[in-house]
Amino acid sequence: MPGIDYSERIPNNVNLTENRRLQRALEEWQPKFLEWWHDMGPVGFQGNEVYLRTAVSVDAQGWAHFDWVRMPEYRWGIFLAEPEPNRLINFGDHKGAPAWQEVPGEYRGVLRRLIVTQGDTEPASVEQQRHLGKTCPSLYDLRNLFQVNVEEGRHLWAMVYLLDAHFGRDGREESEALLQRRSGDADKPRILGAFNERTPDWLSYLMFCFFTDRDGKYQLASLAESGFDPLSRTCRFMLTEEAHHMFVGESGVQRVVQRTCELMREHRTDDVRKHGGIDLATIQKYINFHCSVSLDLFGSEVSTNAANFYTMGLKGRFEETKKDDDHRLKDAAYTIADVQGDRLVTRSEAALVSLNERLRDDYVADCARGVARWNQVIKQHGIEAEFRLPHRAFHRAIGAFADVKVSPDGRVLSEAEWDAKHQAWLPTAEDQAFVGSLMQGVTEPGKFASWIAPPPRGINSKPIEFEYVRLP
Ligand code: BYC
Repeated sequence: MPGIDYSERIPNNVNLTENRRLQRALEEWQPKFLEWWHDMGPVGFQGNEVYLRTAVSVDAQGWAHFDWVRMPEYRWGIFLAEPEPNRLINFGDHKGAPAWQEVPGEYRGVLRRLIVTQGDTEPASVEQQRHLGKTCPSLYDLRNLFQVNVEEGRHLWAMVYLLDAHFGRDGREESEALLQRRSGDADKPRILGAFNERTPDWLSYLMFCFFTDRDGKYQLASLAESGFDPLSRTCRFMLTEEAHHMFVGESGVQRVVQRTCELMREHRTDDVRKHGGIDLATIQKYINFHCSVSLDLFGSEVSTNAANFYTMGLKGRFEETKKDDDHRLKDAAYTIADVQGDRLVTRSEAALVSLNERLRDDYVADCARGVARWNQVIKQHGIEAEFRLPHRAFHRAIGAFADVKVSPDGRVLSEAEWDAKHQAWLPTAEDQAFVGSLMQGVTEPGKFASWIAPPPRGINSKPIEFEYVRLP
């Protein structure tokens, strides 16, 4: 596989120079992207050199090349994973046929919608995180934030490439619209709910990276199974970058928990707020919030859209090709969660319409493994407490549970009970104000804010006290 051509205005490994029309379309979009980055990207630090990872090729050696880069000069480009020779469509009605290199005409609208929905989340997350720089807990964390931000920008490029290369004028219009919607805007919001929430502080941000980026992992993995080969190859490369984002979330929250436990031991109290830490109860509330809004991102438990995506060969299951069944699922069943009156139940449903719930199951199991690792930290400090994932019916806005009130341990509640108790389960204005009060920027190399422990090691074998962002 050739490396990425950095002599081009738009770095790429797709021979862009051979497709003048596409090259022109992308070169027209590029300044608009940079304008968006300027207006809606990270506030401050745009002129500072950041120790960033940039892909120089898509193989194992080249995708993580570190250097000093000013963010607006980051080489956003188009990188697809290597083609798999003679790849077939592995599921749905077209199973066994050669993978499509062009968009099948009859699926054009559906496929475009999937790509736009994926693409929309990428700039949305940058917008959500744009104010975090000035309250960073350390230069190490600041650098990681910016790494995530530039890569989300690149993931937007990845989807815009697909739109411009394969969807003609409609695709170009969608590419423009991706730069026009705004996270949280009442008139032109981002498409999916979680991407219109605020990310006002670093605890929210770390939870977002753990829970919401993990939805990204599962959605991208399902799209990587797509019979539309360019989408598959794009998503496969995006997944290599996505892993770092989840590392930022999991290790970040772990460091918060570590610091909290240290303060609890040192001061022999659960109430670490007055010692500059975030108490375990508040961390649990943030888990409840971010987990529940991220569960919504999987869509309804019963979805004909999901069945169609699968039957059409556009979006597979997580690890589709590792599954041992007919990969058509016409006669298969799946157990899904539901509500009957005031009881939460499980029931059997046709497997095809249950694919959102199935992906959500994979996701919940993955989240639970991360939470278990956080619980290990608590245990290692000899503290008797455990974090729990909220029940999947808790605080949901999409699907079967959108209209019921449910406690984190899975009891259906009356409105009155919910009103009386929800403050114990979700961050209150006071919790948010407290967490907000801890957010004071720390930018001295090697120093960390009071509420988070240093990481065990630095980035790319650099020491923890390395100057990851060069400040004047
Ligand atoms: N909020 O049958 P339904 C990432 C809509 S994250 C608002 O229930 P379906 C990243 C739905 O669009 C990964 N609306 O669901 C992470 C539909 O509307 P239309 C993003 C919602 O279609 C961090 C209607 O409700 N990628 O990469 O089976 C940082 C009925 O839909 C929501 C993808 O999502 C919601 N939560 O599945 C950066 C992959 N949920 O079309 C990046 C592409 C549903 O009738 N998207 N609706 O107007 C999909 O596969 C599907 O669109 C969904 C929904 C899984 C999202």
